[in-house]
Amino acid sequence: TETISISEKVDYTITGIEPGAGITQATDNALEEYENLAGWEQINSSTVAMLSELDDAIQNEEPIIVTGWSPHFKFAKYDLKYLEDPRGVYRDVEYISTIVRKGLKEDMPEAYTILDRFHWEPADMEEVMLAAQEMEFEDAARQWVDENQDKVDEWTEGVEPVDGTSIELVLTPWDTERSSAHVAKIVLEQMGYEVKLTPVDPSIMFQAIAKGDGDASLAPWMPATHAAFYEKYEGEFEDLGENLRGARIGLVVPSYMNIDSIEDLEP
Ligand code: PBE
Repeated sequence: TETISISEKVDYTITGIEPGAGITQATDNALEEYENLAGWEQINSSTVAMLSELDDAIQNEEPIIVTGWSPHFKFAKYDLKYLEDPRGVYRDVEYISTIVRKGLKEDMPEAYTILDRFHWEPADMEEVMLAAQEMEFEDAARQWVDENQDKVDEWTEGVEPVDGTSIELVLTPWDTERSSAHVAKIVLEQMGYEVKLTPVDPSIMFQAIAKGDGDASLAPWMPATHAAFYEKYEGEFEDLGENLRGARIGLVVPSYMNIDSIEDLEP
């Protein structure tokens, strides 16, 4: 029998990532929503630090609760599970949207059309992320574009090439978004654009597109992850709809841990 509870062993903490991440905000909401988590704390540092703590815990078969998301290689590398979330704080399925600044349609109709059509599957994104563990994202994205020219042709069909027009794509600093931004960059470059990628925190990403400092972003996670930022700037950008469906966020634990739900955690 367990004399020391999981809650005690993890010291009533959730191992989070960067303070500015959407999942950090969602987890703060979870700490307020679940009465059994009263007195619990989220410790935020970075994705790299979270992954190293996760790895340490698994090497020692110790309990750990992290803020996790998919697609991500941790699910291929380790045996992990999402804790059930009966209150629906993290929702079930996330989609990733493409947003553009107002006026982009008039200013750069060719890029607008391509960005509007950009849609791929989690497996495509995973392919780029996996390849990027051994090469630059730029090269991993180019390889995916080369191997998926039929899909890319659907995005660019009938679009006239341009002559060196500059476009700025804003992204957030995680591998999922590095993948989509680099693929969009390669495709737009093939159509004659000069593409600049600017990685920023999620709140700044929405602000940049709302103010027109950046042209487009393929990085908003909805409906849970970036809801607060999205609502803050709603109406000040144009939403072109989802570019990927089937992402997920939540509290993640090693499968050897004997709990299934956020509600199983003891106060
Ligand atoms: N993430 C990955 C980001 C978005 C993509 C879930 C860590 C976040 O803002 O939480």
